[in-house]
Amino acid sequence: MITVYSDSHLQRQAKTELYGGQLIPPHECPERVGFVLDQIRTVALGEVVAPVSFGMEPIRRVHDAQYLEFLENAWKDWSAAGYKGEAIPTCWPARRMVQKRPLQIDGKLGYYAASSESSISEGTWLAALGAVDVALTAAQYLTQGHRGAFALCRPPGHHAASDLYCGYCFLNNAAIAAQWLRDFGAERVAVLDVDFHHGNGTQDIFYDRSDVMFVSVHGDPAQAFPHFMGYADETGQGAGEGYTVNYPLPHGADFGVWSEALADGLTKIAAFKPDYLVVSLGVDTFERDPISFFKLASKDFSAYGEMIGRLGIPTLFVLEGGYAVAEIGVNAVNVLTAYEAALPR
Ligand code: 5XA
Ligand code: ZN
Repeated sequence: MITVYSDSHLQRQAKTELYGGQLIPPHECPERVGFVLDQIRTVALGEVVAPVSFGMEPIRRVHDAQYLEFLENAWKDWSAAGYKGEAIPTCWPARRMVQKRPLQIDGKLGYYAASSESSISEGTWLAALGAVDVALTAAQYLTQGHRGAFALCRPPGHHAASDLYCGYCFLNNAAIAAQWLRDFGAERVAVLDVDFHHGNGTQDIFYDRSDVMFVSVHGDPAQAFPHFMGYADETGQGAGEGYTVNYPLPHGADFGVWSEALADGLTKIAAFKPDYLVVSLGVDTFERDPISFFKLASKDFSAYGEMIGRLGIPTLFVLEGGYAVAEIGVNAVNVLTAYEAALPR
């Protein structure tokens, strides 16, 4: 399988994450992709190629123009305000408050952030743009006849909505790729989110659409981030009714429970008959992930890669979360190798 990768992610070098009341080095760190790259080379998964630039247009198809302007200037505006640390929101438009876009950077941060662990640092915007090009270049390989492609990118994207950043995500790489595939001529695209955390951003972007199905298996929001989205009764709206499918699972869910939900989701995806499948590939479902609570072992990643491969749908895998850094490579690459091996001839 071809992998698309760029060093541009190194521009995202945030030093702080607000976690448990402390400012700690972020779980979402540059070393993560290094481990994946090493494992790709160890198992000789296939060629690793650089992305090409797609410009802003595919991003504008998914994200709000004022949000993009905010993200591009956030670090500059924050620094100009004289602050010494990284940009972290401290005030939000909560229930019964006015939802007007403020003029000053502190207000803008609260207006556009859905959570506060995702400190904005100097190179965040450029790294986020680079991640989109990685995802789009990998998507383009599918349109050229590849049956699978892997976008090895960071920062991740699945929590980012049209005009919200959240959970280490700024631009929604998977959603931008799915929309690009539609614009390129695909009639239907499915997004399968196997990250431990619900992909609230992707769900929100496609919630009223019947051309992009969203299926997610994740920690029950009553117990897990992002806390306010991902319940089973969120099924889409308007024309999108029935095209969002959520499987919230409890604390301690093992592969038996998890794979039953996945199998049900894959049946729904197969019935939808998508031209392409985009997998938001978070491997924080791993039993030793430091911020999650599922119990998948490394071999389980191979088992579910095989389940996805048996569908025989051209599939773009986009890296999302996974913070057991030393094992992230083995777990992600187990999915990819098993996927390829299981593809119908
Ligand atoms: O998939 N999302 C993540 O892994 C980020 C979770 C951030 C929790 N504060
Ligand atoms: Zn996650």
